Amino acid sequence: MKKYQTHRVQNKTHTKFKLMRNKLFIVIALLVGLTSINAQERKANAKAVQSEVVYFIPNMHCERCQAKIEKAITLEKGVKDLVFDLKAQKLTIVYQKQETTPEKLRQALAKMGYEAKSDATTAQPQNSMRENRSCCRSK
Ligand SMILES: [Cu+2]
Repeated sequence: MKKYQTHRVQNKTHTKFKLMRNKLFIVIALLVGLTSINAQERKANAKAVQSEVVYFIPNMHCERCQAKIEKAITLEKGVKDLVFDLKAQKLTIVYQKQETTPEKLRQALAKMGYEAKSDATTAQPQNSMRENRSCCRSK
C-alpha cells in the first residue's frame, strides 16, 4: 500500500512537471511568434510611411550634376534613397512621408539650380548644347 502511494506521488509530480514543461514550451512558442509578427508589422509600417517621387531634371547631364545633387539632397530631412538615371535625366527620390513632401524636395533641387519637373513619365531627355552650358552653373 505504501509502495503504491509513493509511486502515485512520483507519477503525479512527473505529470505536473510534464505539464509545466508543456506550458513553458507554449509560452516560448507564443513569444517567438509574437516577436516575428511584430517584426513583420514594423516592416510593413516602414513601407507604408515611405513613398517615392520621380523627377525629370532637364539640366542634369553629367556625373558632376549627380554628385552635386546627391550631396545636397541627402542632407534634406526624410530622404531615404536616390536613384539616378542620367541618360533619361531622371531622379527617383525615396522619402519618409511624415518628414518631407515632393514639393519640399522639388524646392530643395531648385535651390541647387536644378529645375525638377514632376511629369517624369512623359518627359523626353533634352541634351542640347544650350542645356549643357547651364550644367553645374553654380560651380
Ligand atoms: Cu553636370
